Amino acid sequence: MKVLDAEFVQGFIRLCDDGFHQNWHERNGGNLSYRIKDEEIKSIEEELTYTQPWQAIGTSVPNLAGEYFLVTGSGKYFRNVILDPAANICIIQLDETGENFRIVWGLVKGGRPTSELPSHLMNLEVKKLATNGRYRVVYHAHPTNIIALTFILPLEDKVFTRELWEMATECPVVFPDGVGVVGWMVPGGREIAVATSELMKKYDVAIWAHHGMFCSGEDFDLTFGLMHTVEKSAEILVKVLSISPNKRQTISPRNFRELAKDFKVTLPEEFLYEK
Ligand code: 2HA
Ligand code: ZN
Repeated sequence: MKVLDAEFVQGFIRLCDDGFHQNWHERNGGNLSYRIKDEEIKSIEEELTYTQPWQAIGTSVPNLAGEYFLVTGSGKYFRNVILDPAANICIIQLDETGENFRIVWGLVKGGRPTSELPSHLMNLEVKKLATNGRYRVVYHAHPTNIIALTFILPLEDKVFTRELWEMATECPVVFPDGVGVVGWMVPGGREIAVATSELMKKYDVAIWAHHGMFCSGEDFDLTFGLMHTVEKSAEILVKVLSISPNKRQTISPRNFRELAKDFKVTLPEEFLYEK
């Protein structure tokens, strides 16, 4: 099969286009990665080539050794992915140490995988281990409202989680583990990758102050849906705070406990504190 005919590639392209139309990907902002299944890589092997050199990832992900990933290209624009996927995304293979990668398909007009490759791979490794291999997608975007909140709220997991949960009843059901926050850091390197992957051990969402958000999930629908839900909640909070510094009423800790019971989710008590 041709790479572009594969369902996982079509799902990847669709997410890029949907994300662009949400206004989360100005210029070359954001990046996406997918850990490819064995049967999926077999189905497209006719188009893979093994002639490009190994290059350093910039970090070590031994638990992903030998695996294949579909990733966006560094400096490439999400809005162009649907028009010319082969020039804007690529498939990489990792070597047996989990320290090097090579491009086996794509980026036909030149380029490198995403500048956030260390964060993507470290997050994918953490999630692979934590979910018994279920989680395959890591998505980074620049959604306006969540970024705006990082100038206003204390950069604490428990504050962001609680405020976002309060903005829509579905939120604690969609992200019952909460969200993590990293203070401002230089993007693109190993240091921010380590900080983010630490949060990903506990959460499916990590917010980068004054920059954007990382989400992880089993598939494209769940991961895009998670980004969408968190950002929608942030938009409501921005509106509420813009109207008035105080809420007249909200969802209470008791309400959250009732919701948890009926929806059969566990909501950690650390987020149900009295204010
Ligand atoms: O330009 O979003 O974090 C891609 C990015 C870097
Ligand atoms: Zn970014």
